[in-house]
Amino acid sequence: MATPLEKWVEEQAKLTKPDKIYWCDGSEDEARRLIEIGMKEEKIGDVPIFQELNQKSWPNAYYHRSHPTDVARTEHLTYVCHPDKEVAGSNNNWMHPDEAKEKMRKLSDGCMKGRTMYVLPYMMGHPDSPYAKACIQLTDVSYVAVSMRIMTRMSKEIIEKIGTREDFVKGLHSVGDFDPNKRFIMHFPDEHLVWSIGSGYGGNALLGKKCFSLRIASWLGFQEGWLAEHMVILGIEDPKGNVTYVTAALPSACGKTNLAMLESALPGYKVWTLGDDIAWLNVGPDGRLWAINPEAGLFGVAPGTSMKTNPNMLKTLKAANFYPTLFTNTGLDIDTNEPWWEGLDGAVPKNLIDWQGKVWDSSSNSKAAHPNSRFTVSINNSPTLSKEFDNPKGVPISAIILGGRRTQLIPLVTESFNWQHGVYLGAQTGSETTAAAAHQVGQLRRDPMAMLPFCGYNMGNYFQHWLNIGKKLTQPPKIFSVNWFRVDDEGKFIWPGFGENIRVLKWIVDRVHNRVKAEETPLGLVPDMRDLETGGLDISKEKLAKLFEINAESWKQELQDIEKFLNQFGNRTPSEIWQEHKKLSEQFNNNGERGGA
Ligand code: OXD
Ligand code: MN
Repeated sequence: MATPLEKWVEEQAKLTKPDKIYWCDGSEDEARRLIEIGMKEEKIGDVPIFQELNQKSWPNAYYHRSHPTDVARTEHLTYVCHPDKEVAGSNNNWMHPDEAKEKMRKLSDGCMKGRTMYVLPYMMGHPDSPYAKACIQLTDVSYVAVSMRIMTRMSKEIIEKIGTREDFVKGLHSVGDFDPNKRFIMHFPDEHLVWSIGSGYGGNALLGKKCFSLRIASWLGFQEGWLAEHMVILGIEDPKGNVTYVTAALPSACGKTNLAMLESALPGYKVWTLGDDIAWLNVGPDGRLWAINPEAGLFGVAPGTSMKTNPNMLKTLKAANFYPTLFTNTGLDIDTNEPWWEGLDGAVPKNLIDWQGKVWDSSSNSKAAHPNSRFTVSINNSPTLSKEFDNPKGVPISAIILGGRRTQLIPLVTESFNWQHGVYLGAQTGSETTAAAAHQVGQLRRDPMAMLPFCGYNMGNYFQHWLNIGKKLTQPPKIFSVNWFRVDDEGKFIWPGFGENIRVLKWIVDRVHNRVKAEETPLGLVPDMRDLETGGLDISKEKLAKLFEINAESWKQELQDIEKFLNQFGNRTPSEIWQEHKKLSEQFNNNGERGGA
C-alpha cells in the first residue's frame, strides 16, 4: 500500500505532469549526476543551468545564471494563507487558502511537462535532534535539487524516518516559465505546506530555508512554545579557552555571514561558526535557551566578500569537499573561467562577462556581479566550524544580539535593561533596505528582530510570544542591540566593522560574565569607554562618542514612527511593549530620568 508520502507525490505529479519522477538519495554520486544534467540537459532559455568553473582555483565549483527577472526574494508575491486573515497579520500578504490553492492549481497544471520532478527528502536540523523536522520538497530544476543538498541534510533515510506519517513538511516547487506575473510563494501554515511557482531564486525556491524554517516554523514555534529566528549562531572563545554562545539577528545583507565567520582582530579571541542565517531556539529543561541551526549550508551575498572582509568565507569557498559550491549571478572571468564580484581581492579581470551574460564594460556604471549575487556552500567547508555544529541538543545561548542598518540614531552597542526591554528594542528595530529583496534599496523600514519578511503570523502575537518565552527562561540570555553602520558628517562609516566587531562581542561576553560595569542611557546600557577595547583602532575620541550619541530631537521623531508601526498590529501589540515605549518616550520628553541623553 502506498504511504501518505507516496500518495502525496503521486497527486502532485498528476497535477504538474512531469516526464519523469526522480527520488533523490542525497549521495555524492547523485549530486554529480544532477550537475551533469544541469550542464547538458536543463537550460534557462539557451543558458545551461550549470557551467563548470575553473576546478584548480575553485574546486568543485559551478556557475549558475538565473533568469534576469529572478534575482531576489519577491516579498510582494509571498503570501501566508491561513483561513483567518488576522492570524497572518498586516506584516504578511494574505490570501484565503481556498483561493490560493485554486490559483496555484491553475498555474501548476502541467507546469512540469517536459521536465523531471525531483523528490528531495531532507531534514532541517540534525536527524537525531528532538527539534529537527523531516521534510520533502518537489522541484523541477537541478539547480534547486543541488542547492538543497548543500543547504540541508538530505538523504534517503529521511523517507524511512517519515515512514507512514502524514505530518511531514511539504514543499511543491516549479520554476514554471519564470514569468514574474505568474510567480507566487504561498504558505499554508496549518498544513506545513509551501507551494512556490515561477522563481528559482534561493529564498523563493529552496523551500526549507525562509519558507519553512522561518515562516512556517515561526508559526509552529508560536503554537508549540519555541522560536524560529533570522539569526546567526556563533561561539566566542576568549583567551582562556571558554566559549560563550550567542545569536544575532540582522536583516538580509547586513553582514550576518561575516559575523558568523568573523576573523578576530583581537589576539586570543576566536569565533566558531554554527549558523549564518537561521536559529531555532528552545527552552531547555535547565531553563536556558538552546539554539540549533536547522540548515547545513551557507547561502551568502558574494559582492563585498574578500580576504579583508571575510577571509574564512574565501577559505570555505575554495575548500574541496564532496559538496559542490555554486555561484549564482556573479560576473565571470572569461580568460580564467573564474567567478568574480565587486569587492573581491586583486585586480579587476580584463575580460569579464556580467551576471546577464553580456561582455562587461568596466567604464560603465553597471555592476559585473548582481548586487544580490550569491554563493551556496556547505557549512562543513568552513575552517571555523564549531565542534558543536552537529550536537543534536544545540548550544546554550548567553546573549541575543539584535541589529539593523542605521546610518544615524542607534548606538554601536546597547544592552537592554531586562528581557522585556530587550523585546521592545527588537520590536522597534529599523533598518535601511538592501538588495536581498526586490524593493528600493536604502529605505528605512521597521524590521523587528530582522523578521519582518519572515514572521509567518501576526507580528503583534510574535512580540507576545517572545515575552512569554522570557517568562519560561530561568536563565535568560542578555539582549543587546548593535549597529555597525553609523556614519559621520561626510557620510563615511565610523566603525570599521568586520573583524573589528570582535571588540563589541568581547564587551558583550564581558557583560554576560559580569566582568565589567555599564552606563545607563535612556536606550539601555552602554559601555564605559574604558571597557570597550579600542587599542589599535584609528578612531578619534569624538568619532567614538558619535557612535554612542543619542540625539533627543531625532529620537522624538523616531518614536512617532515606531508608534505608527506598533499601532499597525492593533490590540495584538502587547501592553508590555507599549509600557516600554511609553517609558522611553517619557525619557525624551522629560529629558532623561535614566540619565545620559
Ligand atoms: C537570505 C536573506 O538570503 O535574508 O538569507 O535574504
Ligand atoms: Mn537571511
